[in-house]
Amino acid sequence: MKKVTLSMAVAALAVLMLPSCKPKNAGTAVSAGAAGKAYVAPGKYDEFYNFVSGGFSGQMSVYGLPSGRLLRVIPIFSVDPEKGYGYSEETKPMLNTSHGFVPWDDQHHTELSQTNGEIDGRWIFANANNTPRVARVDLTTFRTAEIIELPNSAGNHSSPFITENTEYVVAGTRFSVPPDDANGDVPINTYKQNFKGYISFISVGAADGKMDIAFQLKCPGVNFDLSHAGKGKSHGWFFFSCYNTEQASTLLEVNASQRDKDFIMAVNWKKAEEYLKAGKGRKQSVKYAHNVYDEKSHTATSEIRTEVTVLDASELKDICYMIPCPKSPHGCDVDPTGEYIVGSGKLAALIPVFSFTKMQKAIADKAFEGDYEGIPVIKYDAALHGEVKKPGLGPLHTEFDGKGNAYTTFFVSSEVVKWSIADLKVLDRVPTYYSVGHLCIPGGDTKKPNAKYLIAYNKITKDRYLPTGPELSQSAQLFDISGDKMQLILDFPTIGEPHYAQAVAASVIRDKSVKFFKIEENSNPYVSKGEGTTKVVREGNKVHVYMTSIRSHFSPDNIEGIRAGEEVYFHVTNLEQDWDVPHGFAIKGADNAELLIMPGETQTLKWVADKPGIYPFYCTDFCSALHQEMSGYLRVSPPGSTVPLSFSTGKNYPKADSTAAK
Ligand code: K7E
Ligand code: CUA
Repeated sequence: MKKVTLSMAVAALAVLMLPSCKPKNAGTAVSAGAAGKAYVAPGKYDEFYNFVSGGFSGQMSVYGLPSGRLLRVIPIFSVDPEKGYGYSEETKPMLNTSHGFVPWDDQHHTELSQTNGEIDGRWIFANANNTPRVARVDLTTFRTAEIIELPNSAGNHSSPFITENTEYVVAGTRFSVPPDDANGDVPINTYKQNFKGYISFISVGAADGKMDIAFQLKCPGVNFDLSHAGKGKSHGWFFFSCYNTEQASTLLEVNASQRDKDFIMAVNWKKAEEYLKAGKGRKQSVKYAHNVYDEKSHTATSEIRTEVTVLDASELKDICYMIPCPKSPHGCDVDPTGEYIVGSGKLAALIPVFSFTKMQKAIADKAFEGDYEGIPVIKYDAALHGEVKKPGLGPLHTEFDGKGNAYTTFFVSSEVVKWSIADLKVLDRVPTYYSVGHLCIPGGDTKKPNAKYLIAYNKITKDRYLPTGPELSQSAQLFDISGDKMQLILDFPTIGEPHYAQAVAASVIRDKSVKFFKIEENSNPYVSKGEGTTKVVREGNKVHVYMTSIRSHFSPDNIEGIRAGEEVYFHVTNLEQDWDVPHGFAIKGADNAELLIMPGETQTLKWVADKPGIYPFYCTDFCSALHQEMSGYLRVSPPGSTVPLSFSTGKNYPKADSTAAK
């Protein structure tokens, strides 16, 4: 053991000496004793929840920290057969859009709701990057409660960042496109004339979290990348990084990297609210879906909305200002005081830090160097606090510890660099394995960071885990940052590709968790609140099965008289009233998923009887010692059959001859 410790220490030293190289055997880069810091004994709870975006999985996953244990995968934008999400009749409307049912998306950023600039543990928001949407997840159930689509947008990347009291969630379009009410059938090379960049301000109901597009800002055609709200002294402002200010539409890797500086766009949203009140908005006709899940009926509804109010940023001169920012900025991060705005130019060899106070002065003094498509451009030096010189290669994202320090990820040089905001000096750097994208400190983008840990979310895994064929999972790395130096203490694989993630003390969320749904409050139109009300009803070509599940049987568990070609709807109510007793439901031949029904809930599976025969169904969740007995049979007869529709459970089981095949 001692020998291993020594060799580990030597290897760690070697790594420290080569901060920007990828060590050959990175496996030994964890220093001795570090693992103990990530150890959470069996049966003990973790200290933090870590909500991690799932990238191309379309989901969000929840880990415990410091253990790195996977606690849950929350389906948001992609169907999840494990939970029946997007497969049950009740959840299908959640994935409705103006393009119809969309079963997948690309989920990049998470944002926990805040009160007074601190995480309040009520909701977490998520963006869909491909078919532009924002979702709200309820943290009492860890389920998606609402999804709103965004008109005039394409590639909702700069999202879902929020203001300090969750007044607004924003969504800046990654791809500028012709507005939805314009003729979009235009040559692509007319980008400069026809393509516009829209930013949506989604209001959030203070009590219930309900989202609504309060207004959109029509901006020049560029790519909006990331954003963060002002806080404290800069509350009332929002900052968005922009690239492709060249307005290229082809070979962006070259053509969108021409200008020395792109922009961070500062938006005075309080001013925008004034213009909105003064009636300066234009009503634009659009089409977007708004989907809400109701936890009383356990059912989602989807509504298509047709109007949005647009404020034109180049006409209303004092809403937006451009701040030049070196070389294709990506991350746009605001420190806990709200004074400093950090831009991370992907191709820049420095990190510019802007001062809110100086920016305000520059606006008052009209220290502009001109305008960009009607938006005033502030002089770089007039807004600049200073630059971090030679911090690393390829800066992407920054989080804060609330003690005056910032931590920035460097994709190209694979490292996290800690630097001081006041004097812009580099204080520490640690290698990541490999090519880090986002990072997270609990509360690291709020007014009150809880800076015990830092997690790096890496794009490349290579030799960190046992090989699993050509595809390797992405990897997160946990660092202890309680001391002056960052210390690596754990690697853990992630689900999908992690982009932004957030963490919060478990105590903020833990005790609000719903344990089961009250059956007496279940208002699903197809609920059966006891076995006595279970039934099978034919309505034209549809058959509705009102079914219950309780340890360890279904009612009914024998169903006859179904005709081939009929649509059968199994409305299954889980009668249990106890924590952690779901029942599942699956039937042979279903071109659908299972249902996984929580106690007190009703969920519906649609199934089409394709040909005559006997179809077993069963519970998929091992719920009791007699779980394997939790099953039933459904008999399908040919079309036009005279076998009467019947159903039974146990004692009202029909006599053998009464239902003999004809
Ligand atoms: Cu840097 Cu989509 Cu936030 Cu990923 S983005 S890393
Ligand atoms: Cu119910 Cu297994």
